Amino acid sequence: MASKNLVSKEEEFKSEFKRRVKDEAKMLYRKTLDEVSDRHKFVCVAYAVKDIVIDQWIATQKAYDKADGRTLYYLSMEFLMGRALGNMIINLSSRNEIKEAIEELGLDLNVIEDQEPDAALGNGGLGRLAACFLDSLATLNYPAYGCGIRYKYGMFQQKIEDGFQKEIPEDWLRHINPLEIKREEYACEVRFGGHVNIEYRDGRNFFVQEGYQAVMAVPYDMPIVGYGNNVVNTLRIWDAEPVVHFNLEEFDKGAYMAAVEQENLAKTITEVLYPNDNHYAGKELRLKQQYFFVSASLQTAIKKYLKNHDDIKKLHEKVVFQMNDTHPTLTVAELMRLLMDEYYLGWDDAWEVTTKCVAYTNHTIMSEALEKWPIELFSRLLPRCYQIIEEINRRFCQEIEQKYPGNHEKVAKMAIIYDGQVKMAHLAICAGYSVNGVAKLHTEILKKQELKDFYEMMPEKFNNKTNGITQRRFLLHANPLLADWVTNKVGDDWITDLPKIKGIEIYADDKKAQAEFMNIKYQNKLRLAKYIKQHNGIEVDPRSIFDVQVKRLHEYKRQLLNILHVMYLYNQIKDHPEMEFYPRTFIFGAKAAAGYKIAKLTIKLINSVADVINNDASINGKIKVVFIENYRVSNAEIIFAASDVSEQISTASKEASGTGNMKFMLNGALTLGTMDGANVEIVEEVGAENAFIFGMSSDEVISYENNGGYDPMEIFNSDMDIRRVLMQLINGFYSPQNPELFRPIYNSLLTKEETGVADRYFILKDFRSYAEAQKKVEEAYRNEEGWAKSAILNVANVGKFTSDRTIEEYVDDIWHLQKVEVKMD
Ligand code: NTF
Repeated sequence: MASKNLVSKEEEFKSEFKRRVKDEAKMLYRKTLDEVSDRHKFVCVAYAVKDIVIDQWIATQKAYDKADGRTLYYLSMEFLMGRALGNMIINLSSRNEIKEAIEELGLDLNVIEDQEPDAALGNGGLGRLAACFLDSLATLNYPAYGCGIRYKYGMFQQKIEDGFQKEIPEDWLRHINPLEIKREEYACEVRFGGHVNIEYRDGRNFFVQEGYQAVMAVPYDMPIVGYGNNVVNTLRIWDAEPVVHFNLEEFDKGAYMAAVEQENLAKTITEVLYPNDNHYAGKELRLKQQYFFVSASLQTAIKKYLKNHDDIKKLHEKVVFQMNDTHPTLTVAELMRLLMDEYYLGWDDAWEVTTKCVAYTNHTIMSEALEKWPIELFSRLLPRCYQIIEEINRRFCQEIEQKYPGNHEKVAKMAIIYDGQVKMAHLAICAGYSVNGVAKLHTEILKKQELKDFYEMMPEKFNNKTNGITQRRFLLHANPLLADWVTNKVGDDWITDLPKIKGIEIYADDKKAQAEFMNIKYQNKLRLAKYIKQHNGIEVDPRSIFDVQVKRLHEYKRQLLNILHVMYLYNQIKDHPEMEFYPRTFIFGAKAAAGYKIAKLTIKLINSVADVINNDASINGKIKVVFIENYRVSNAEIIFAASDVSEQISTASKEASGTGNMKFMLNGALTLGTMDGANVEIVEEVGAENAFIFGMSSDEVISYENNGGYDPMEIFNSDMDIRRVLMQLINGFYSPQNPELFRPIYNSLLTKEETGVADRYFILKDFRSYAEAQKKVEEAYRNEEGWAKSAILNVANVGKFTSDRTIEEYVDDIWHLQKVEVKMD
């Protein structure tokens, strides 16, 4: 009887869902479902799914209000969400019924999912980490908001034309976005510029900003569905709209121009994501964006708190702001301003609250990524915040003085304002109650090198939180074949408890399991080969080794090392056609920042090398080189699943953590990498015998750097193979029409012309060691059983790298949140 009830309940759910989808087609498009386009079908299905989500969303917010625990506000300029629909469906408890209903409607879920544009509101690792964190927070029942910017144009679309990158604006909102809700009721004003007046009343000074320009910040909420727990959290992203409250009579007084300026400000502020990864451009508009979303997020967080509490001095008991890198560091000044100017706390009380509410994550040691703003620009744009930072700085310098009397060098090095600049990292560390790095090695480098002075003065603030990734998107959704295989072997606990995946370890030596595993990899390689054929027109051999480097293009990530090695291999094969060589497909995917010349030239080089090698019939397809256009979250899911070799070859010490490395591991690719970032911990988990490690250590790199670099000319002079490859950069071998084309790359390796340092990223220095490691990869792959074993062991030992673990560590050490259960009728 009970089971019959259950069945009929499921049937009821499905028919209700199907009815909804059809109704949407009717209401939105005046058509029947089979008459509308695929994209419209996506919209109809998305609305039907949203209908289920909304009930849980409401229930979640009610449960949170009732529990009255602490809420996390994860402040980030970037959330690289990718597509939402497919992920939402797999996370919902009713996933099976929804999938069946969609099938019964005669729709293909894959085709539907493909209609959704990626929400590309981020550059790379930092933004994708924020997205994984939101998934984990919801899955782990923690009250949390993501707070960010609703860029009209997200990360640009990359087109490859004649081998060169072209940037096309990514107009992701051109069509309706069914998965968001505009929340006009939470709109608030954000003010820029003008000057600060002091008014004396009631026995104290009040600071009022006058002559400012204002915009309305208007939030859009996107649901973040937890896995099977009824929790729906919120990603709140802010759009800017003009404040229209000028009256016509004042036009002649110049108010008209002011009004037009305000309108322009609103239009430009959320227009576009800055496409720089690990690089700070220092643009005024960027600072405006930062203040804009920080101020709006803080204003609403405080208002929400005061709805149910009356003592603003206890804000920290219910609220924590995590600053994702220094980009939202204005949180410190803006919170002080709101507490003092709007809620009338004195300095000491405001400081006490602020320093208990804010925490900071550092994501890079790359000096060109450090944010520092000229005080001229800063004080003009944010006069009151600047005043406050001056006072914070004055007090901080006093403290340094006290701790290190007479040590002026310390003050000079640690001050927040110095040399005419506001140093955002210094402000974040001074005010934050926690400072964390994103992998063990990275945190150690912060403590011993980059932030040494700060660590010495306040060691208690420093801690490590090794990054993680969500297995829900990057295995369950991205690789259903492997996900099912794992579930068949060890049950499905791994979906919310990744260390359980360790259970597959006992199959590492099992011949049958190895064959199944390798067959799944093969199926996924077929899927990627099909994608490559469709998008690149290149035929690749799914039996070849898929050797993959996908990530942002940056010199420190050393895509150049990879492609120079391909050039070297090609020379070898041409010289020794009889040489044994296991067929290899080198796959690249990378966007270069629009203004990053040498990075863009590296893309051209990869494509030029691909052209020559792929069209040389004499090598019998032993090497293929593929550059996948427009690498992004949605095609990444296909790529990881199909990879054999994971290239993680950054110059040691430069990659703070990396997270792609973890996604490859989760999908059974073997790491070929340096001892950098989280690679170190990956090797710790899986064992050095199941990875290919090469190159200098971070200590060696740092000690060379402290001594002004090394001399690449010695290598150029003594290593004929390397010299030959480098000469091919400038003799037209890969660019017959323009032999000078790649000269800047050649120069960057051998002269100080480009950056003041020759081969700043030690590419030639690590080349031989890399080539050796690559040889070992080939040998290992020839032994199919051995390879399968290593691949299975990679998956089995990936448990540590779930973002669920990372989030639990943040909760235990920094955020102190309480889990909230959400029950549905
Ligand atoms: C990036 N940092 C690092 O370069 C990656 O190694 C790391 O995995 C991610 O952060 C996430 O922690 C940045 O993008 C930034 F902004 F700090 F430069």
